[in-house]
Amino acid sequence: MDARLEAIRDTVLARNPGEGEFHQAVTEVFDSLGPVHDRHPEFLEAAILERLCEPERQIIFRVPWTDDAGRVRINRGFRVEFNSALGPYKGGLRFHPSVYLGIVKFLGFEQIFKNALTGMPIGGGKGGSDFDPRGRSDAEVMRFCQSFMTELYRHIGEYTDVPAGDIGVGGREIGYLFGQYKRITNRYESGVLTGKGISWGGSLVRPEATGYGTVIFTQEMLKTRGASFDGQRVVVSGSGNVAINAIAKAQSLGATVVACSDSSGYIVDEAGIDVGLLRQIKEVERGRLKDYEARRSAVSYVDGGSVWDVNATVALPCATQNELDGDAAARLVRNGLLAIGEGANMPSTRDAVAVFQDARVLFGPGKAANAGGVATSALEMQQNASRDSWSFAHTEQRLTEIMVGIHDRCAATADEYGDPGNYVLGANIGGFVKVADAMLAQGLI
Ligand code: NDP
Ligand code: 2IT
Repeated sequence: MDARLEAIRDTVLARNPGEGEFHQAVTEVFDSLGPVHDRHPEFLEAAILERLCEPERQIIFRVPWTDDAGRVRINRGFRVEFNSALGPYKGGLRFHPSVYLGIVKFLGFEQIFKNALTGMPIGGGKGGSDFDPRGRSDAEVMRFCQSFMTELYRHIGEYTDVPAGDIGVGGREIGYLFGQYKRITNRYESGVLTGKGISWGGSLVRPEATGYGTVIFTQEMLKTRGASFDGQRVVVSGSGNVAINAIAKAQSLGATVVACSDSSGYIVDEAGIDVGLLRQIKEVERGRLKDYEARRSAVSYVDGGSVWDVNATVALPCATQNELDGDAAARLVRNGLLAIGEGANMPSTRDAVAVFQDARVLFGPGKAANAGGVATSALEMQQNASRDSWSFAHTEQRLTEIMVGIHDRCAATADEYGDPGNYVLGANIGGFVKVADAMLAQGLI
C-alpha cells in the first residue's frame, strides 16, 4: 500500500477498534488507490479519504418487542448514513445475529463505491439488527419490524435515506416496515423504501436483480476470454434471494449449477439444480436446504463442510462475508476455475482474492458484480418519483445495460491504470473518483 495512504488507514483502524470487517473493507479499497493520489494530489489536500472513512451519521438504538409467548425481547438496531455526495443514503438492512457496528460499517463503506459505479444518484448507507428471524413466526417478525421502524422512521425519507433488504430482510419485512412508516408519518411515501411489493410501489425485476446482475457481470468477464455461461459447471454458495436468482439466470444461459448451500450444509445435484423446487423450499416453506435431498433423486446433501470442495469452472459466492478463504480459493483454482463473480458482499478473504488474481482467474468483486440489486432499487425510486411502473422486459433491459456499463467502466479503468483485467482496481478507482470529485465540488462538509 502507498505509504501516504497507509498512514491514513492506520489512523482509521485505531479510531475504530474491534471492527474487523470494516478494517478489511477499508484496507482493500486503499490498496487500489495509490495511483489515483499520484494523479490527484488535491484529494489528499482535501482529506477526502479521512472524510470518506468517517460516516456522516451513525444511529444505534434499542428495539424492544414481545415474542409469541409474551416475553419481552431486546435487540439492537443500526443505521449508518455513510456518504451523501451522490444522493440520498441508500443501502439495505440486514437482520442476522452476527450484526454489530463493524459489519454495518463495512457494508455501508462498500455501498458508497458500489452505488457510485451504478451511475445512479444514490449515496451510501447500511443498517440492520442482531435480530434473528429464523424460526420466528410472521407475527413476531411483524412486531419486531414495527418496533424497529418506530425509531428508524425519524432518520429516513425519500430525499434523506432509503433502506431496502439484505440478509434476513426480504419482501415480507419491507412490507411490515413500510406499513409502520406510513402509519407513523401519515404519508404514502413510496420512495422511502425499495423492494416493495409489486402492487404497492415495488418494481418488477427487483427481487431477481442482484442474482441476475451478478451473472450478467460474470458473463461480460467471460466474454473477454471468448467464453460464456453456456456449458459452464457452476457452484453457488447460499440459497437465499441472491443465490436462487443467480442459479436461475446462469441456467437460463446454458450453465449447469451443480451445488448450492446454506449455513448448515450443501447439496450436490449433478443434473442441475431444480430452481422451482429450491424456491418452493426456501421462499414458500422457509425450510432448510436439506429438505431438497428427499424431494429429488440423485442428490446428495453434505452436512457441514464447504461447498467450495465441489469442482466448478465458475463460482458465485452469494451467502456472506469471508465465506471463501485462501485454501478454498487454491482448491478451486487447482480444479480448473475460470471465473468468480461475487454476489455477496466481500465473500472472498484477502488471501482468496490474492490467489485468484495470481492465477489470472477472472475475478468480479462484489461492489461491481452485485450492484444490480441496488441499481434496480434506484430504478424503483425512479418509477415511484414519476408514479409509473415499467414492464419486466423494459426493467430487465435497463438492468442489463447498467451491468454491462459497470463491467466496461471497471475494465477501462483497469486499462487506464496499467493493470488490464484487474476488476478490483477498476471498481475501487472508478467508484472512488466519482465520489471524491463530488465531495470536492460540494466543499468541506
Ligand atoms: P438471504 O437472507 O436471502 O440469504 C442468505 C443466504 O446466505 C442463506 O442461504 C443463508 O443461509 C446464507 N448465510 C447467511 N449468513 C451466513 C453465514 N454467516 N454463514 C453461512 N451462510 C450464511 O440474503 P441475500 O441473498 O439477500 O444476501 C446474500 C448476500 O448478498 C449478502 O452478502 C448480501 O449482503 C449480498 N447482497 C444482497 C443484495 C440484495 O439485493 N438482497 C444486494 C447485494 C448484495 P441460512 O439460511 O442457513 O442462514
Ligand atoms: O448490498 C446491497 O447492495 C443491498 N443489499 C441492496 C441495497 C439496496 O438499497 O437495494
